[in-house]
Amino acid sequence: MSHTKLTIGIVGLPNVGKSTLFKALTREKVNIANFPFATIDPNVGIVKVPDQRLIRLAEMSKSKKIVPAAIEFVDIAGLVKGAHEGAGLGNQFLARIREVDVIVEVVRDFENPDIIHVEETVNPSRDIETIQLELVMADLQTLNKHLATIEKDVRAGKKYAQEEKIVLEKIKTVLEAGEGATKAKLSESELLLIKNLHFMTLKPFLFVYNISKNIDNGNRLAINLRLEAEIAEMSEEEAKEFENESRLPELIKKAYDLLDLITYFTTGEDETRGWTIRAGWTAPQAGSAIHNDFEQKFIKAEVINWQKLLECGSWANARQKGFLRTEGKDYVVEDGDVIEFKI
Ligand SMILES: Nc1nc2c(ncn2[C@@H]2O[C@H](COP(=O)(O)OP(=O)(O)OP(=O)(O)O)[C@@H](O)[C@H]2O)c(=O)[nH]1
Ligand SMILES: [Mg+2]
Repeated sequence: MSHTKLTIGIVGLPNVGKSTLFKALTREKVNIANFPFATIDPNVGIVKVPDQRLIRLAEMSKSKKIVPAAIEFVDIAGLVKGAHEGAGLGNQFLARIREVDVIVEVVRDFENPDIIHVEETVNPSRDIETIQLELVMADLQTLNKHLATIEKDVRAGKKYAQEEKIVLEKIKTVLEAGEGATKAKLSESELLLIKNLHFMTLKPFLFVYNISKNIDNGNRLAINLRLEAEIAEMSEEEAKEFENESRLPELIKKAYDLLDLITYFTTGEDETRGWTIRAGWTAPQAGSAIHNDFEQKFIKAEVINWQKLLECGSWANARQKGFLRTEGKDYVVEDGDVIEFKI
């Protein structure tokens, strides 16, 4: 993942509400229609991560602008049974899904005889299996293609190729059994060897059930996507009434949690800004989200929790009261830190 922008790919059967979700998130005008394959070319959109903390910090600093952390969403054509053999349209666009950090799968779970279901009946677990199998088969194709290209190097005794082959064979066994590549339980170093192949079934998954009242745990979330899309079309005033009903912030939070992402802030008169990093990153690593060379040029950081800073009322006051901490290169950044880097 690039340091600052999380990317999420939306997959699912045709006509289940993928573009409806995309529209609700990005507020972009996209083609939503009651027939399969309404989406042909992928839709790509940026969503600003809603974060009340930014607004409060910007008020305090009288910032000219607010720059929230961003997520990129990619909405592709629906996948159908046999997609890996060329059925439907979705398979052509899977390359876009290989590049994302998280996959969100939309699963139809609403009864409505007027909305076409490509498998005729509503059956979320069957549909999840269908999509899983297509992604598994697509990964298997990627794998076999790559195996063929390194075969010569394997025979020539090249070490990299032999190491890669061992890992690929492990994944192949799992994929051929119809399971996702995560089931191969690869070590960090093994994963690094095959990172460039971007297997989809190695990615974190979130399931959005459109719409069921009671499924809501782990990586599953129930959302009424049509309602969400309607809220997205409302004026700000109207939308306020539905503020507590929208579940999209939760979806984004779950994606953050899945990847162990946290946010820190920078604030000043020019701008107040949110930065996305991985939990566990040290201050110099966190600085690299702002600029590549911050990591090398890092000297120290002044740090304060966002709430504490608001209580102090200003950066100067926080310093005066002794609440600004000076942290060195080993400091592990926490969610909600406001940081000023000294380089
Ligand atoms: N009743 C109901 N209809 C919905 C809901 N979500 C989506 N729809 C309808 O389902 C149809 C398909 O929605 P889309 O968002 O275009 O579905 P898609 O998955 O992008 O479809 P393709 O691009 O064709 O693969 C549209 O007519 C939507 O209005 C929902 O929560 N309830
Ligand atoms: Mg669509």
